[in-house]
Amino acid sequence: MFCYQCQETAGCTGCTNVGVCGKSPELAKTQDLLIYVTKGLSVVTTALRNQGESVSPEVNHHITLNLFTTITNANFDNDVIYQRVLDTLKIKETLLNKVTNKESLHLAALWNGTTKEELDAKAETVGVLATGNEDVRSLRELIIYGNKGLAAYMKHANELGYDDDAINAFMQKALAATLDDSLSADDLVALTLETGKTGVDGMALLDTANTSTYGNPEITKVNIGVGKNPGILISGHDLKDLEQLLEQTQGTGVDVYTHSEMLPAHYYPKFKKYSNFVGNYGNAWWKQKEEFESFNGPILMTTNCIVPPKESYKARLFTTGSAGFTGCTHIGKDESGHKDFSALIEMAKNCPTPTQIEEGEIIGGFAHNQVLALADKVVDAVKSGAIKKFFVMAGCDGRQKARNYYTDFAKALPKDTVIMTAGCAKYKYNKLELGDINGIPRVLDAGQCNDSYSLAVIALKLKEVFGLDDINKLPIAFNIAWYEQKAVIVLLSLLYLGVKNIHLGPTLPAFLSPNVAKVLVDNFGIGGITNVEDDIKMFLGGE
Ligand code: FSO
Ligand code: SF4
Repeated sequence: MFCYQCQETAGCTGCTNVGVCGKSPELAKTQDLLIYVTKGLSVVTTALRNQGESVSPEVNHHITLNLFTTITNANFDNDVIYQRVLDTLKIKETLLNKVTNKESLHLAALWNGTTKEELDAKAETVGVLATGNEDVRSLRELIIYGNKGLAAYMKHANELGYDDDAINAFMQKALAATLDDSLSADDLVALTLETGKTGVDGMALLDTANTSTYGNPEITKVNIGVGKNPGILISGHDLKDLEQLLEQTQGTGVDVYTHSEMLPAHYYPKFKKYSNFVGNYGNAWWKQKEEFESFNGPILMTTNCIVPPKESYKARLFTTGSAGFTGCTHIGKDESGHKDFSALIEMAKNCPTPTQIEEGEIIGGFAHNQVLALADKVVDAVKSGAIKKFFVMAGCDGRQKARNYYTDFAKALPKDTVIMTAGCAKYKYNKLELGDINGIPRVLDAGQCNDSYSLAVIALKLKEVFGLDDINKLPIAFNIAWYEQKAVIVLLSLLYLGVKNIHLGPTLPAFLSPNVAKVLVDNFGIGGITNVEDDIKMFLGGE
């Protein structure tokens, strides 16, 4: 196996024996094959579009889910991945018949296999290292990882009935292009930026889907203690799953708690009507082994960020959507999109109530609509000098000790600065007592990692209010933490919006070759992190 798609990759170079995430070599290879056949299908759908034919939403969504399923910590069930490979080949074969000029297609579009032996043999030859040139490999993987992140956001939008064929067409064109040996490094750099542009479109679509369905996030205090009833813990990012779970738990005596990236659900008006929606339990994804243990009740993983479970609570761990783990019950949906969560509800009734691990409240809900409603206050605070600088510290949290940098950084920031956050990175500082500036909290949580879009909308609005011609003239610094592929699409989107001098940590991606990293440094001023003291000086000095 060879995988270097996430920040925790072994030795900051690549996982080769077994994934740091727990991915086995067998699973890694099946995932490589799934990406390969998805590229093959994308070659076919792109050819069909070029012939003037349309591609069905079912096929688009199949491709989206394939990409999402291979995101770090999403699906550890090898049988599921095999089945998706077979299903993808079947769809591809049917569509291939409609292509008029098959001779020009890449081999990936023509290859087929049915037996496990055939699939395994192919899988050995189509991994990341199949691209020999390290710069071409780096750009291809950057494009693929960006599109994996985008696929996750599209899947959430799709679940709420929102879709955009231009985005689907681009994702498939980009996947197909990663097989094309005739493309130069410059072509691939251009495609990387186009991925960023489409990332903005995808996040805007998801923002519309979420806010149209559930209302605009508003300032909310979220309880982090526990109640007296048994509970179900819901993790991941899928709001539609949460909605169905809340509906089905009404009147059952079972409470619902959010975990990790599901916390921002509390900020949406539509979810506030459920009296059994009690609060948030625990922290970022990587602490789940202890926190799922002490939660005592069933846990529903709606998307990625599964840590291979301990036997002690494995029977209480359920998956749905893109998530999967061998031996854990997976809840599918019927043709109308309904999911039956009664197995979790019945289990919860026989479980002890959650053990309290924290108490009190945290505050959030500062997505674009809410912040813009406070725009006058914010602008006054900047003009009066009460707020000197904003720090966008969005992204992910993770296991590595080096990430304590972000807690220390937040603590060490001068009192006239405000942190704008999104994603699970927030857990490094959202429980610190950092106070407020004229009533504006010093940590403004916009929501999930996809709500980084909100932070960009806020920045663009402030640029307009201050009459600036360049987003980089705002008093905003970007110190972003990354872990998996959704952070890659967020980064590419920010680059497309013209944001310069983004600092990325705790380490730069292993998949950036020295030459590709240099392109990002030279053109966008991308940098890493050093230590808290020097970095704060650097950011405040405006370098
Ligand atoms: Fe965190 Fe996981 Fe949202 Fe990621 S929960 S690490 S960037 O999946 O998606 O922020
Ligand atoms: Fe390693 Fe990350 Fe790949 Fe898992 S996802 S195998 S930790 S690089």
